[in-house]
Amino acid sequence: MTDMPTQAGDAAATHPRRVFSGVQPTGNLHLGNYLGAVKRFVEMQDEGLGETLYCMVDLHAITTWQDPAELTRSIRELAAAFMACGLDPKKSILFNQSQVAAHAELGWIFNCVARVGWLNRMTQFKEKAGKNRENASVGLYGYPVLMAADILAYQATHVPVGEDQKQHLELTRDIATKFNNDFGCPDFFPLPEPIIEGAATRVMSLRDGSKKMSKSDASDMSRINLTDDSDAIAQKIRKARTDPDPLPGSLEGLAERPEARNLVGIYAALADTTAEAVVAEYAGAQFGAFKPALADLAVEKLSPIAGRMREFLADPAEIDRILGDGAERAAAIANPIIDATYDKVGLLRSRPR
Ligand code: AQP
Repeated sequence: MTDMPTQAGDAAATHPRRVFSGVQPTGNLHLGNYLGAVKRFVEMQDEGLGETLYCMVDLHAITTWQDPAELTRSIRELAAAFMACGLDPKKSILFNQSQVAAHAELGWIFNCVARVGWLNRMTQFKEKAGKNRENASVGLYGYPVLMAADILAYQATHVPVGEDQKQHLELTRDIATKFNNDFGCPDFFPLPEPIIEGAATRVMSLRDGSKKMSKSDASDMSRINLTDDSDAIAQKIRKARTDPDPLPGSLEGLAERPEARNLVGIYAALADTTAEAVVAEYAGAQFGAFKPALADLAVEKLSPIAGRMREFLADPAEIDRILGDGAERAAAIANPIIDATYDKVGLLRSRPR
């Protein structure tokens, strides 16, 4: 057994392309989740280059206290948001994590593969646990291990995520490498590629350019929720913190201006263009002119999503049916991989599911 991961060559080349990603059902999706992750999920689904699996990671959600009734509602809301953003249950497998036992089964095995020292380096745990670390749940500490199991239960090769998940993806690759080494099966688990692409891989708070936009920020003015109406979107953009200078003529001019850079990145991602192109178009413009243009664009792109979400939410039984069907299809992929994993570890396979 080795204690340190030895990164082998990229095993993704040895596995068929399969895309996996997840979002926590912990409240409304915001613009950061959309531009950093879900928009890319839809693009990867529509590229049609391989299977795409998108998961509501409710087991991750309960690493911090969730009101049970609220959690159930949030799972359905997230499923509705996924579909309203363009995920199609006929093209992708949409499902809820706790309904597929493979995640928890592989999660435990990986708890026994990952090293405490690796987890101690995870910055998200430090941020989320804050000063009250001793009182954080064991689940919150082990979150990145379960995330590795989410991905590797499907031998997924590509994982679209926001920039904040980069370190967790590195840990996933370390766990895959160590498992493959420890059990003498060099290419069993692939080393998945993080897909961190687009003009807004790290959307920042509208109130503080040094903090990422987040569901758990106490200020609702810090984020744009996908359920916000046109007035709320326009008001939040109008009140977004900025500096007094006009927009510069090149990207270098944004280097020391985090709030301005954030709004330019949001505009670029919503318009499907680059930050360079936005800066070229608005060079010299004051925020008094840029913010209304951004608000119009955000309303144009986001309000149809909110409308579609309401339509999906009107039929919760249909959402449950879609999630049940997704869970069956996900389990059909994961179960043989878990069986093979049990074999490699020396556990007995025949067990009720
Ligand atoms: N601000 C962001 N910019 C770009 N991408 C982001 N993501 C989250 N925030 C941003 C990406 O969204 C996906 C799903 O995130 P999640 O809900 O699973 O977890 P999270 O990162 O914990 O989301 P929040 O909003 O920050 O929730 P709280 O406040 O509860 O911690 C991931 O791919 C993530 O990178």
